Amino acid sequence: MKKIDFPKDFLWGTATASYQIEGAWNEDLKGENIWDMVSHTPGRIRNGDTGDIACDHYHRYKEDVQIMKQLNLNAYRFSISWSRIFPTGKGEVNRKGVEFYDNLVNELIANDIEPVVTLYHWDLPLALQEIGSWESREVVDAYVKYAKFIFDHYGDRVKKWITFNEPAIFTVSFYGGGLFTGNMDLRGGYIASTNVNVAHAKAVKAYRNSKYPDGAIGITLNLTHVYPKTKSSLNLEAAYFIDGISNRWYLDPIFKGEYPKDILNFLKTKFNFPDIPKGDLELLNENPIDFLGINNYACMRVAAEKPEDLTRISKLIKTERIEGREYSTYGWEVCPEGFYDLIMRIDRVYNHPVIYITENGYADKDDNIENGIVQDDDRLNYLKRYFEVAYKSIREGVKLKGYFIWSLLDNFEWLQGYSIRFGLIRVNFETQERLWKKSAQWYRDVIAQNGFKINL
Ligand code: PNW
Repeated sequence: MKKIDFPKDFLWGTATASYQIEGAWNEDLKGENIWDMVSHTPGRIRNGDTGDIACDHYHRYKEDVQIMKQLNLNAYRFSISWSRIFPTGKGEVNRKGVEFYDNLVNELIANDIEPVVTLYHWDLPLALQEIGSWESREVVDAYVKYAKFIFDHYGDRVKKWITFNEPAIFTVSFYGGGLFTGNMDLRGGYIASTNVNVAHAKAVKAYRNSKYPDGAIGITLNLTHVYPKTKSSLNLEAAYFIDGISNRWYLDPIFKGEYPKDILNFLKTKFNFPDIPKGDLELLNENPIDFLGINNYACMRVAAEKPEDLTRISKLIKTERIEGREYSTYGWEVCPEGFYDLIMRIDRVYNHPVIYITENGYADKDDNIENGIVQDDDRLNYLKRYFEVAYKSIREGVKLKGYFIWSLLDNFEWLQGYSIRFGLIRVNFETQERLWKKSAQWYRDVIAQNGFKINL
């Protein structure tokens, strides 16, 4: 046995998102957002679940910060609900909404937990959906105004900012699936993704010009390492393409101020994709990030099938299950080597950026409870293996500065409602009781020792 020690000042956190945990969907003048709309539409979310109450975190944040304290966390990533601050996305500030995040931020700081704030984790004010969502540059402008307000108001206490969570999912995947409009519109999704990059760059610029520009700002991308199913040249080519639409399409504009040519050509040929508006790439070039946030859960294996169906992303990206590999209850491959290869590749290709793992975690049913503790050995083993390769990457020089487990609490897992559990802490959604899982106890001890013992 050998103990591995993480760097001093390493951030150990958990991550959550506003709509997934807060509840209080119509309290204190909060405006309606697109997830309120979708979850209130019959038949859209599994079991008819909604985020109306969720983890009731809006009322229980003090109790939840105490759990974080007991977990020894020194950082906590959460997102701000835009429609609490600006109920219709723009216009007058709603003081009540502002106050909630003041209280949360102050409570965290009083408990020595650093707040890491995401400005947008998918809950667009409904009024902005109605004027064209992320396909509209009016929405981009509204976002930048919202961001400015947030930086000036909370920037004295918040020193780490994330402009967006996973643009790929809330643009290409959601549009491609017709989630909010009923129309499957992959082309619109790709256009939205380029607008989000502009919103991101403008927010970075606004931060540098804000009242308290002395913190760090970045973006969180969902990135997944892509392996060819076999080493045949056709499979290799397919893997390069899938890597392009999953990873390079999002990384290249952020780091290089350009879109990958192969993917741009593909979009032009298949979707009659418009030219990138003048000035967009300059904006990205002129406003570099301080760190990259990576969300990673699994890896992908692809074979050489040509995508025939261009209506939705799940048809464009077809992944293969491989005999003998390990999968979670929900079918995601347990793939620490893909996590490692991804981190190493980003470090090498994009010039050694500062990296935070802003989400990584394991979904399960978590219904085995003994002596008041959820026995989630599979999650614990998953985390251990992912931590080990994260450590290995640090040893090899990667500037990995922190790790946020998804998630603090079981919560509203979007279209899957409450049927899938990701928390370190179990939530009984009838009683709101919080129950520790074995993985939470383990994580608490890892943080206390800033590392853990491994078998050599
Ligand atoms: C993330 N994928 O989404 C989100 O940021 C969270 O809000 C969500 O609860 C969490 O992962 C768990 O699902 C992802 O297909 C959705 O690779 C899909 C993928 C990755 C991340």
